[in-house]
Amino acid sequence: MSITLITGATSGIGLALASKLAKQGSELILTGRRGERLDKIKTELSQNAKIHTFTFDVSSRKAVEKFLEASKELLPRVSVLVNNAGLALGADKLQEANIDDWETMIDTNVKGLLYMTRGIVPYMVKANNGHVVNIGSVAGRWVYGGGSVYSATKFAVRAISEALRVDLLGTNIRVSNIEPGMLETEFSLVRFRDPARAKKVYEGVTPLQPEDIADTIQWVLSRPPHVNIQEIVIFPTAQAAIANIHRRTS
Ligand code: NDP
Ligand code: 8X3
Repeated sequence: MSITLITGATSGIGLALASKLAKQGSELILTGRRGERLDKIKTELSQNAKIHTFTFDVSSRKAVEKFLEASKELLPRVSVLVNNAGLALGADKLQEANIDDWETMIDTNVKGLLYMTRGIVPYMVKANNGHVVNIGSVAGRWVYGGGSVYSATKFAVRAISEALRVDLLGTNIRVSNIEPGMLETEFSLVRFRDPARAKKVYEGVTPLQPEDIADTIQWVLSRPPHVNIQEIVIFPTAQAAIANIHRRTS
């Protein structure tokens, strides 16, 4: 049986997708840094599906290498890699922003995604079968004030997705880049480290929910083998462009 590997499955999009696929009986490898959450999720989802969990930080090359070694019996069966683990930190102007935050975003969103892809895709090439789904962002297509480095990481995700398609041309491996707009998860809490500020992001708006993106990914995965959905931009109806948001006043 083939396996779907989802990075960042402890909350948000990753968890919603894991729950959806587990209900259908898919075998899953779920990863994240918060081991206790992974244990709990494993217990919950194991009712219907075989779940493997691995606790590690995708931004650490050594940790990814350790994971690849520890899971090497499973990896030949991985047919779907969802590179979802990622984050934004801060929303300050570039000239005022925290450089440590930049390092973390670049190391996680770009280098972490690359380490995982480099580790898993060779197995897919060997099997001549597979699908890499990268979670980009509307911030990978358009910029906004205070989002320069986060945007840069998601522009990189788009570049990597497109270039990987070229590198894999002639194989049966597909690559898709999913680019959500405003989406209510732990993302803003992580970004602002302040629950009140995080809540404000979604004030007066009906944002996307992680299940909306999980539905989309499931649709992308279920296209026939000759169809590669390259890229999907998904905004909530109340967001017409990255910084053009309609907020209800009452
Ligand atoms: P959440 O914060 O809810 O989920 C992020 C997930 O990534 C968590 O499971 C977290 O797990 C994991 N993660 C973060 N850093 C690392 C790391 N270094 N190593 C391993 N796992 C990590 O946010 P979302 O579900 O919203 O985010 C998922 C993806 O969607 C991200 O790539 C984000 O950039 C993208 N996105 C989000 C949007 C939004 O508005 N929410 C819009 C567009 C794209 P743990 O903390 O346990 O490690
Ligand atoms: C998250 C969307 O607009 O907060 O990727 O950057 S945004």
